[in-house]
Amino acid sequence: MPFEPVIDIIKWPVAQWIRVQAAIVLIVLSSLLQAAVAQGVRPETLASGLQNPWAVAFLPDGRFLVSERAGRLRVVEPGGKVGPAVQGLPEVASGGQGGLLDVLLDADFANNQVLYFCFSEPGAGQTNSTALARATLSADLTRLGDVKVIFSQKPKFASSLHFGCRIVESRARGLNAKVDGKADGKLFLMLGERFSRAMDAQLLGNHHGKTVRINKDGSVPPDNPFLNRAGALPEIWSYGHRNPQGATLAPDGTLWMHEHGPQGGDEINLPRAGGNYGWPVITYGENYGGGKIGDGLTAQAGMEQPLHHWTPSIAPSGMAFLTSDRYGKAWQGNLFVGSLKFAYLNRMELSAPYSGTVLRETKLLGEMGERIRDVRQGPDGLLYVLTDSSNGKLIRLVPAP
Ligand SMILES: [Ca+2]
Repeated sequence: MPFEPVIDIIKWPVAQWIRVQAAIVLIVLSSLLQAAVAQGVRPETLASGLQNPWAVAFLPDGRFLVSERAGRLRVVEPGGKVGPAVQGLPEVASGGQGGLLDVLLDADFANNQVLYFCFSEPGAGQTNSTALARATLSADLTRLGDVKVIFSQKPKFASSLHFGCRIVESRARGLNAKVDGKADGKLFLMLGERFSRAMDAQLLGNHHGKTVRINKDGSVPPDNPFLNRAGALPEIWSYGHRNPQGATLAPDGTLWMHEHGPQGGDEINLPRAGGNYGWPVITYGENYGGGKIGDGLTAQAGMEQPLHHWTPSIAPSGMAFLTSDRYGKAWQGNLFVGSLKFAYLNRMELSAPYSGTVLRETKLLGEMGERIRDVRQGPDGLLYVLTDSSNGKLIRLVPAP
């Protein structure tokens, strides 16, 4: 088709010319405004008085479900009222880093009221390990029913450290980077190595320092990577992890997670089936107080390099991709991670939306001075964080010019 000019400026009357000029000015102003929106956020405290909140889930009616590490699950009203503890939770070995930790609503929660939570499960004597339970929340949100532990980390061990404990619902690969695929009936669970059992992370006969993949009834998917390996536990998806504290799924179905290093060497990893992520043989960290770990290696054949590492450690917690455009185009596809140690929310720009390498990191909310335990994108497309203290807060990030 030959090129046909849509408009012929020379024939225009002056009034029309001015209208076009005004429209152009408006377009320029609007894009400037959008850039300005992306420059900042204003924290809006929705609720406070939460005791060491660990995870937040978004109920379909606009309320929130928040776990408290001491072993309680609470419903928070949109106006901020914190409800009484939900009844029906199993006994939790709270203390140290242990307690009631992550909570996740089933993809079909609106129809089935099913949720999952992970916690430090008490064993004989002083032992414990991380367990994953499935339950049904009553219609009035006051009680859990049909509580069933669908996975229990082996072996149980006496430690109050390194439980890991983030749950991710697996989804089939999305249609494109912006569209989530459908839930495929599987769950990932991140598991710590219990601190003094570091070498366990390299052995496949235990669940310490592993990510595991199970069906929602606790059974093992037939395509898990170590099903045919003698002596390997069948739930294992990847190994050589230290203490995972954040995990999420990219829209393309890729699992992203981070884990605490020792002194330095906190890592982001994208655990693939059967991958060995190196701990404690390779690490960018060192022992607390200094001194190399093992042979002081940072790389070895057959062991995966992290996508990114933080040295010094920021003690990351919580992990979410921003898929909405509520903060402007520059933020869409960024990765957000809380920092416990330095008390800020880390915005991470990637070389491509939801993928690639980390190009730039920006500290947000530093003026609050609060340890950030969890970060999620809400159904409204806004980011929400939980702060970690005895007076923990649920905070919404409002785009601010
Ligand atoms: Ca590693």
